[in-house]
Amino acid sequence: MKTIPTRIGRLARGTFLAPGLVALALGLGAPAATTAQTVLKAAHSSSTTSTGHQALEHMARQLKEKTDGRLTIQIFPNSQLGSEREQIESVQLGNLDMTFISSAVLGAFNPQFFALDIPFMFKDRAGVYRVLDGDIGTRLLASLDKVGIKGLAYWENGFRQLTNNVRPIRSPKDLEGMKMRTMENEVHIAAWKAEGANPAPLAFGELFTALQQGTFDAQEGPINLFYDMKFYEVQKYITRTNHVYSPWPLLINPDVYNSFSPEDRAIFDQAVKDATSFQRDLARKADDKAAAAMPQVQIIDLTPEEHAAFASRMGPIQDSVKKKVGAEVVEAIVAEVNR
Ligand code: EAX
Repeated sequence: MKTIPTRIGRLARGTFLAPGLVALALGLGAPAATTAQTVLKAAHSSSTTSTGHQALEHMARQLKEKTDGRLTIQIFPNSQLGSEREQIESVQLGNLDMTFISSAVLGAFNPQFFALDIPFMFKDRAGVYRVLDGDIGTRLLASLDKVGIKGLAYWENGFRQLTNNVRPIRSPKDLEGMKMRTMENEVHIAAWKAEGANPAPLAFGELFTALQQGTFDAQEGPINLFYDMKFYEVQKYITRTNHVYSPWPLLINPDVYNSFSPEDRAIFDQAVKDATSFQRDLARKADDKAAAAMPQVQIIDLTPEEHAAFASRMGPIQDSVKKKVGAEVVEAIVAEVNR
């Protein structure tokens, strides 16, 4: 966070005079208290066309307008300030003010988040939002306090699909032995191993080059993000597995959040709410828009039986997550999803 005094403050900085005296010297009368402008540094790992980036821009405009310029956001996209893991660490250390990242990376900071990584658990957005916006998701965000992070909201990365550059994949057999990138998350690695792939984690910012160089044949992620990151240049096939729903939790450094005046904190909280509905609305439409814009990519829709062939291998993965987060959390999520 950078706090920049206003004009008077800047003038005073060039002299030994206090801002008030500079104001008087300039015949500006008794100066209004110098209101500092706070520029919040926000980073993420997706492109400037992503729904998350657009939501940060939306939030920046609203904050600047409603606080008369006291609060603004400077955005650093495309992993400019490091990987998602490094962005989280920077928020904890106070070197970065805000970020949105895949919840999968949060598992390394707070194992409770592994509860969201069980493949084939979420079926549709209604079930997702009953969990994320209900008691379970709210408590999960609040649990970040104990690791020095304030969780603000769940933005939507989206339902994740399997993509590859070798052949149309309709079954785990088609995937067998393929070198596959996963997020840096032990549940995802174990799940794709169980599906028969040869998985390895890699930071998202390095993924395009790794796919281009053939380090990996396959990866998985939302179709709209696949489009935003131009993965259609290095991946020919998308199989609609909908295997995981990926939230993009929006995070802030707690000291920065607590430094706002009560008035500006209320404005900030409202800007988060507005940006969240703005982002989710964009995200809801983004997959179909992206699919229509990539006629060169073959999108494979699975039959219920083909989909079940992937889902049926995830029992041991669900059991392993129950051991990490507690069976009651997993059962509460499953009950909410199927309510
Ligand atoms: O911002 O690493 C990934 O595949 C995630 O989708 C990440 O959140 C992209």
